[in-house]
Amino acid sequence: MPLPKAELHLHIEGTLEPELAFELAARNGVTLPYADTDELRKAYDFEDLQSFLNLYYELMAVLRTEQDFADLANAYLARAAAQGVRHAEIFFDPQAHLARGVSMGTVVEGLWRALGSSEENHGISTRLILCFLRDESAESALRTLDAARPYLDRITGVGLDSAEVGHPPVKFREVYEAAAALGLRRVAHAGEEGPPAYITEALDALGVERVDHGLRCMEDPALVERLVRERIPLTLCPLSNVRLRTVDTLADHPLPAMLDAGLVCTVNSDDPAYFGGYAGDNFAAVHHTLGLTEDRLRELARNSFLASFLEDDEERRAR
Ligand code: ES4
Ligand code: ZN
Repeated sequence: MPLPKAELHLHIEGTLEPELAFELAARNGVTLPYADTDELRKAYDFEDLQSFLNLYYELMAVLRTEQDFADLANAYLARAAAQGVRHAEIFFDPQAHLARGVSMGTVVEGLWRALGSSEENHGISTRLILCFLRDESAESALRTLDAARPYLDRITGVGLDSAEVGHPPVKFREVYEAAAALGLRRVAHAGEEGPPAYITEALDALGVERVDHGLRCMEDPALVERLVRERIPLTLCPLSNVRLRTVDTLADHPLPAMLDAGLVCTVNSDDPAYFGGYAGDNFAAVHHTLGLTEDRLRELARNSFLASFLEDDEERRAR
């Protein structure tokens, strides 16, 4: 029995496995610039975040209908369930779809076809988090938030993702104020490739409750102290960090030092189809390669539920 856990950092578009990508391409008459799944997998050799994002956005071309998004989410939920995931807070990138002529309704209603019956079908409770692309303008983010208004009963929070360096959190201050006024929870990617100052800014300018990645906080002891004192959870993604070369090898990952420092760490999969593993695979990797004890793994799993947006009673049932 895998350890029950909550996944708090998961981009649904990053769960698109090569087999499903080709199936959806055929169904929608989309031609991919790869001969087959083997050739596509050969493109999964990334140099940094941007080189990954290029492929991530390219493959989204196969996602066109509500059923495509439902199939994508159901495939993820089945895999996650097999790895002990009991609760998933799922990011989606509407701007990447709106730009291709796929509407907010198609994306949200499609995902909901899977999420609405996820507890019955997969034993996983879910939340949806709408992410803004930080390499697009703040105006575009505001328009996107506006387009989401009819679907706010299905959306728990907002996040900030895509190319980090050069796109500081403060650019989205107004957008996050508007999101908070709508009752949405707030998270943001910060300190993945970007400097520790972006983590501070995400807390102070955006009011985030959780930091996605946050890895580079380790370069600033005063920031670590603050994150510990304020019990700000970090959603770490160890296999992602290796594949995007944020760390040299998994053995160099600062997770053990972060736990020793008292940070509220969680372990997540980010874009599992691209980075070599789902939530349980990330837990197994940090267990075997970083030598984390069973107690540490249980601490990570407990943190995942505590850091989630589940209500207390739901949280007790989930773990
Ligand atoms: C992402 Cl790993 C990562 N970082 C930033 N934005 C993203 N979108 C999808 N995966
Ligand atoms: Zn991410």
